[in-house]
Amino acid sequence: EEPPAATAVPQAGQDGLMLLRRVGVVDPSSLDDYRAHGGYTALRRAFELGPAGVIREVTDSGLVGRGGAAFPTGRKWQATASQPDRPHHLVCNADESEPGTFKDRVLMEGDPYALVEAMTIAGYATGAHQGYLYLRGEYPRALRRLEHALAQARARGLLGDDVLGQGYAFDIEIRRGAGAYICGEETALFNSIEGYRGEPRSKPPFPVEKGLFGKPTVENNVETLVNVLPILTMGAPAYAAIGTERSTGPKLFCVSGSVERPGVYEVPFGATLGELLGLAGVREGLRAVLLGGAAGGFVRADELDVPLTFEGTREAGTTLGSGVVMAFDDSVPLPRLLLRIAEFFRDESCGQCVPCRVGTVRQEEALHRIVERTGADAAGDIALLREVGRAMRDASICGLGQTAWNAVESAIDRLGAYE
Ligand code: L3W
Ligand code: SF4
Repeated sequence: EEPPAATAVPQAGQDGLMLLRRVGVVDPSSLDDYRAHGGYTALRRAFELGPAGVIREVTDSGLVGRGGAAFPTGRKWQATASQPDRPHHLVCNADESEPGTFKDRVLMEGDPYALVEAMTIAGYATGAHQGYLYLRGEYPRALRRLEHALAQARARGLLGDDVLGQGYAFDIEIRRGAGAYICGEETALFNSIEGYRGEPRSKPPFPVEKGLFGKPTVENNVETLVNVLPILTMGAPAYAAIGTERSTGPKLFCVSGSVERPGVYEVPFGATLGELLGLAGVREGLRAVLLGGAAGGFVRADELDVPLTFEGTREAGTTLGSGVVMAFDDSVPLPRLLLRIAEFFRDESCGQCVPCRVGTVRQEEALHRIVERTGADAAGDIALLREVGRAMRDASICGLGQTAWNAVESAIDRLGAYE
């Protein structure tokens, strides 16, 4: 039996939480408990506002996507809502697979009704009557809890032909992934749902215009959707006052590695990395922190004042990504860590385009040679890594290939990984 979600939430039950407020507090199987803790007030508010009013609130809140790319959610919703082509679809990307990421799992296991309510609001705002929840296949507990939540919501008129008696029809179907990281890429995910190989499509056209089954589609990450609940209950201005001007609201971080209390933490955007690590308790000998996961970059132990915002991490030469914060102390052999990351990308490349299919293999080979000849001159292989990395970044079709060299590059340039 897997550990319950609450064990991964050291802040559970604390005052002031917005996204994690019910996690570890409510009974995730109980719709009544969810309602007793504020559940379904946001959907009622949505019906008062009407679809255009909901989109206005989401736009004014400044909410941007939490899957890593930080695209403005209101713009995405508006772009889909205004498409004349029908039907519109809503997809929740719950294929959480970035190494070191587990925030969406905690939300889905600990507060499943919140996602069901948020998807209903997103569908209502954008004119969709069918939602798809694409769930990582390795999340059986989340699957059970979500299936139960969907059944309860249907039985109580919160999904179905006439949601809350408001004349709006909406339902949600869960589709399970089969273990491929690439299916978290939004268009590979469409292909997977449609029964094709999980290979990314070229963009444009963007999903807002031609997405699932070729129809206008909104695709959002779990955490992005769950943010819509406090936006509607507290109002856009109050929400936008949290965080910084360009990164508004609260953010979940998945803190792991060399810390005393690993888990999911909620802090407002703009908190520094040092403050976040302070909550988790840093262990002696911290050397570096990997931000943004395998597709992200390292910061050194003397750079912990970097603000945790999309713009702040970009300026610091790394990325916030989907909220991965992996702490490494000086007992971790960096070359082996980098080799492990390279193996991951080689394994997960879908093979559709040459720069990534071949580049991820060449990258792994070069890193392997460096590890095997420990202490010997690695300069030739590092030059090769830079060349291959540039080709992958410039010429790959999707984010996997474009970012497959990020962590290795930052380890070489910022940590002196092979010196
Ligand atoms: C309409 C336009 N829509 C862009 C939409 C686009 C997509 C979103 C972002 O993710 C991130 C990377 C890593 N009209 C539009 C438009 N859109 N222009 O905006 O698009 P894009 O292409 O910038 O990024 P992306 O390919 O969706 C790349 C992160 O993903 N990553 C790993 C993520 C892992 C997780 C997880 O495990 N939970 O999220 C790996 O690369 O941070 O920033 O919807 O359609 N003109
Ligand atoms: Fe597939 Fe890699 Fe090309 Fe993306 S970059 S389409 S994962 S081969």
